[in-house]
Amino acid sequence: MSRIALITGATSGIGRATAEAFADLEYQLILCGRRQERLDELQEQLSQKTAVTTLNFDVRDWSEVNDAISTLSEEWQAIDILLNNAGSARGMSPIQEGSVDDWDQMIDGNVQGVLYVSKAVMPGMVARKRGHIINLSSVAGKQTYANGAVYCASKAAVEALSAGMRLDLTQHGIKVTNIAPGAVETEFSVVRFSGDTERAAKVYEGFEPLTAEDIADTIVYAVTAPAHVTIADMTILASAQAAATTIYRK
Ligand code: 8X3
Repeated sequence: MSRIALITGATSGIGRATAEAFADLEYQLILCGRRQERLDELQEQLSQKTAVTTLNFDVRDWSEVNDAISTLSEEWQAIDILLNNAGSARGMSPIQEGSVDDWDQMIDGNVQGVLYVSKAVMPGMVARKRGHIINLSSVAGKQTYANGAVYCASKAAVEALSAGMRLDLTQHGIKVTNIAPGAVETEFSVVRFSGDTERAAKVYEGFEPLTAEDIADTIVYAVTAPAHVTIADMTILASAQAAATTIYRK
């Protein structure tokens, strides 16, 4: 069955891996991000398998989000799957030393971003009486850890939004899946540590972390489940990881 999927943060990490997996399923793709060259490059690659369009906007800006999504043709606006993947962690420090700019980036990107893009897509899903929203949370949304209060708070908000969306949208035939990954090696830690690749590499030292493709597999599992099955919530940890910050390293 051909479906239309909109992916935020599509140009890297879990977003990109899921775009590739969806292309293999021949889902039509709306790839969203802020780096146009990367969007163009991915569009060119995946167009060999499926129809692909791109949208360049910042999830933190409601008018940008709304304007971009309203430029889609009527056919492309019939979105079946929304993957709210865009988001980031910024910094890691005791809360009393946290940077307001980092806080704004996390709260605006991880929380408003999910809200704004969903706001632009949900009414159409309700009108069509079908749809599937997948929100990228984190194990950090379930377990608060030291030096990560604001990131953990932003992901706890995503957990609450997933549950709230499910309560409000189930009656309209819309599924909501919350995905909570543990340690996945992507650009995540490089961004968190402002480009400090050495510090980022240490996060994944001494054990085999998850890959973006591992998480894409779980998303494919959720979207290909039979119509009567909702995968409501999945936590995926690296095998050496017992909890958010309990990792057995060699
Ligand atoms: C990413 C997982 O444990 O680094 O959200 O916060 S963690």
